[in-house]
Amino acid sequence: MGKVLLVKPPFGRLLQNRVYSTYPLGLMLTASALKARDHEVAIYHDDVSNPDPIPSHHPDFQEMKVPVPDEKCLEPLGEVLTTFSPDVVGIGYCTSDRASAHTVAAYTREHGVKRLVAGGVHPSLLPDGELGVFDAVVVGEGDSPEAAVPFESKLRGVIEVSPVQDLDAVVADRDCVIGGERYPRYLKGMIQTQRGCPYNCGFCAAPKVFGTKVRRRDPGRVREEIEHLRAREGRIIDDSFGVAREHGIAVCWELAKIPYRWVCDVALQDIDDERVDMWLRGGCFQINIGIESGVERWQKLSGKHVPPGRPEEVVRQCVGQGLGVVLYFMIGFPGETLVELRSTLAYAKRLRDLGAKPCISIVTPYPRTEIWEMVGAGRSQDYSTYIHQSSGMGFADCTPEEWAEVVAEANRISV
Ligand code: B12
Ligand code: SF4
Repeated sequence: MGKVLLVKPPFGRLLQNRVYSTYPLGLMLTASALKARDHEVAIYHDDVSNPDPIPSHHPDFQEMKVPVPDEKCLEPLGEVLTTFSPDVVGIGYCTSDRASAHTVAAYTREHGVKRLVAGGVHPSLLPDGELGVFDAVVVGEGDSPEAAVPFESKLRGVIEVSPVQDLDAVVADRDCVIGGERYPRYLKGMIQTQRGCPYNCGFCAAPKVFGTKVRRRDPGRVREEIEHLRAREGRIIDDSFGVAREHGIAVCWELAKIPYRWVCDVALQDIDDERVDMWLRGGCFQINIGIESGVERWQKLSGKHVPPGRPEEVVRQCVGQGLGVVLYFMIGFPGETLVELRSTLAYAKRLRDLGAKPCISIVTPYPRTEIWEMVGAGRSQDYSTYIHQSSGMGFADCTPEEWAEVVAEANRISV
C-alpha cells in the first residue's frame, strides 16, 4: 500500500509561544486507521517535528494576527518530504491555521507531491472553499473506514464520511509523530472518552463536526489506554465530560484505579454532588466551565443556562473540596454594550475572588456557528484574526478606545 504523511501545520510557532500547545489526537487516530489498512504512515506536527525550539515569550494578545509560515519554518518539512517521499499528504486544520495549511499545501506540491487531502474541523465545516488547493476534502472523522478512500484512490472532490460508531475500534497511534518524544508529559496524557455534544452553543462548531448524539468509549478501555501510555497527568478532551451521566461516572470508577490526574471541560448543568465526588475520586484536579457572560442575553445566545447564583455555589463547593475551577467567559458579542462588557468583567472578578480562575476570550465567529450567521457568514476568507485572543475580533457596540480598555482589563483578570 501507499506512503502517507499526515501534517499538522505550523501554528503555535507562528504566534511565538506555546500557549496553544496541542497534541494531534485526530491525526493519530487517522494514522492508526490507515496503518490498519497497511499504509506506511508518519505524522509531521510542526510543534515537535520541527526541531527548532518555539520561543517562549508571550506576545501582546491585543495585537495578535496569525502570520503564514516562511521558507525557513518549512525547511524541516521539506527534509521529511524528501526522505519519506510520501505518495499522499493529508493536512488537518482548524479555521485559525487554515492559511498556514494552505501555505504548507503549496510547499508540498513544490516538493513534487501529487496528491493532497484536507481534513479536520475547518475542511469539514466549509469543504468547498478547500477544493482549489486540495485534490480531495474529507468531511468528518478520519478514523471512519470511509476516510481511507481518498488515500487509496484518485477520487477528487468532497468526500463525506459517516461518523464512527465503535470508538474503541481504532486506538490513536501515538508513536508515529516525527519528534514526538519532545511533547511535554501533560500533552502525552490527552485522551477522549466520548464524541458528540447534545448542546448547541451559539459560538461552537463541535456539534457541527461530531454531531449532537453522544458516542461513548468503553470506560475500561479508556483506563487501559492510559495505563499503556504510563501517563500520570493529562486532559480528557471530551466536549462536555459527564454529559452522559452514568458513562462519566463509570469512567471515573475506572480512573480511580490508576494514578492519573486530569483536567476536563464540563457543562454547568451537569454538575451535581455525586459527579463532583466522582471526579475527585477519579483523579480530576480541575474542571473548566463555560459561563460565557455575566449578562443573561449573551448567556442565552451562547446556549448556556446559568441560574442566578449557581456559578458562585459551584465555585464554593468545588474549591472547598479541592477541585480547581476555570471559568470561561467571552466578550464582544454582536451589539454588546459597554455596560454589559463591564458587567461581565466585574462578574468574572467576583468569581475569581471566590477562588475560580477566569479565562476571558474574545468572541470569534467560527464558520457555521450561530454567531457566524449573525455577523455575516462568509464575509471574508481572511481568518488571520480568528483566534479568541485577538482584539481584531469582537463585535461590541463601543468605541475603539473603550474596546481597548475592556480588552486590557480582560487580560488582567484572565489566568
Ligand atoms: C481540547 C481542545 C483544545 C485544546 C487542545 C486539544 C488538542 N488535541 O491538542 C486547546 C485548549 C489547546 C485548544 C486550543 C484551541 N482551540 Co480547541 N478544541 C478542543 C476540542 C474540545 C477537542 C479537540 C480534539 O482533540 N478533538 C478530538 C480529535 C479526535 O478531533 P480532531 O482533531 O478534530 O480530528 C478528527 C477529525 O477532525 C478528523 N481529522 C482531523 N485532522 C484530519 C486530517 C485528515 C487528512 C483527515 C482525513 C481527517 C482529519 O479526524 C479526526 C478523528 O475523527 C475541540 C472540539 C472538538 N470536539 O473537537 C475544540 C476546537 C477544535 N477548538 C477550537 C478552537 C477555536 C481553538 C483555538 C483556536 C482557540 C483559541 N485560543 O483561539 C485554539 C487553537 C489551537 C491550535 N493550535 O490549533 C474550535 C475550532 C473551530 C474552528 N472552526 O476552527 C473547536 C472545534 C471548538 C469550538 N469552539 O468550536 N483546543
Ligand atoms: S461549547 Fe461545549 S457544551 Fe457547548 S456545544 Fe460546544 S462542545 Fe457542546
